Amino acid sequence: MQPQARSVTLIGAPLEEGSGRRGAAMGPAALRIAGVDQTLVDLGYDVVDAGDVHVVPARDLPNHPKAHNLRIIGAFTRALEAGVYEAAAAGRFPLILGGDHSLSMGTVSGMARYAAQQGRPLFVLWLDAHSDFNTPATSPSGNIHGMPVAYFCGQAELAEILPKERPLVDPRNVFQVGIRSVDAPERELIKEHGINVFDMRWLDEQGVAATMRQILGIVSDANGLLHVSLDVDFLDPEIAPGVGTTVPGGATFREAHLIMEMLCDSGLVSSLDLVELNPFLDDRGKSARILVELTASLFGRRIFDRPTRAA
Ligand code: Z70
Ligand code: MN
Ligand code: MN
Ligand code: MN
Repeated sequence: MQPQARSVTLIGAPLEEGSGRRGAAMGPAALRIAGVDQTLVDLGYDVVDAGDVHVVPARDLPNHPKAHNLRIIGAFTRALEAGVYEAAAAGRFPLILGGDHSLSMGTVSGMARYAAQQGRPLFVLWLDAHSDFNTPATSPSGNIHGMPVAYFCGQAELAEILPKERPLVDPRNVFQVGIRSVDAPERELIKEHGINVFDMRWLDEQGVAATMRQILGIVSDANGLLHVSLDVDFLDPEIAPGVGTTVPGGATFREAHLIMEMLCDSGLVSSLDLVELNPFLDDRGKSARILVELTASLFGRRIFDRPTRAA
């Protein structure tokens, strides 16, 4: 099986203000140079590149002392929520080229609106070294890219960016894989809200295949939609150095590919974020290229078809 939609809308989100450093705004350009568009065309998809989102800071939002750059991030959140929703409602697969991880406040919220309208639950697969479940009160940095999961689960109060009645994601529908850097108060919030965390120790002991079978079984049984959010730092810094916050002990090339192949086979994936690529820190395009390769696997590139096995 393939991801459900045969047509893909690329949406560039040159956002770096959530990360506390510069460079991630160049991410969409690097992913285009690495050939994300042509890769999907070669796999038989109808691809429309909607270009980059451009916004001005939202002046109705406050300058929040513990959530830096809220006005620009809020404006991106609104634009991405609308753009992702519209693409999904048109039967297309939204593929977001980031940009730092704060962009997922918008993309996941847009998919949550679409899923609610379809009467289906939204699940989120968060492939990341970090849980990104801080709130302004718990954040050690004030950087909003450490808060998006708490935001779309309704736990991070960040003024009224989206309407109060926006659909939220049930924290029990969030699966975090590859986690190896969590702040102490953030850990308490994660436990309290029932986020499903498959940390690096879990992956080492159980392996990615069993983990993915478990997750995909739950999504499939619930007839859910699955949004995938891939942070470059999910990967080991040896293979993907182009990211602001490298954390040792990340996923290998083979583990990441297997996850993408199993996601493809499930046919459950509705939407994808590629985030935190910082081309300024990359090594000759290496990280951009691996993201495009992983995307190809998610969209059906494979070495051989799987042998069909009897029951
Ligand atoms: C830390 C914080 C983070 C990504 C770093 C780091 C969060 N927990 N997220 N890089 N993608 O500041 O909240
Ligand atoms: Mn950072
Ligand atoms: Mn992240
Ligand atoms: Mn991260």
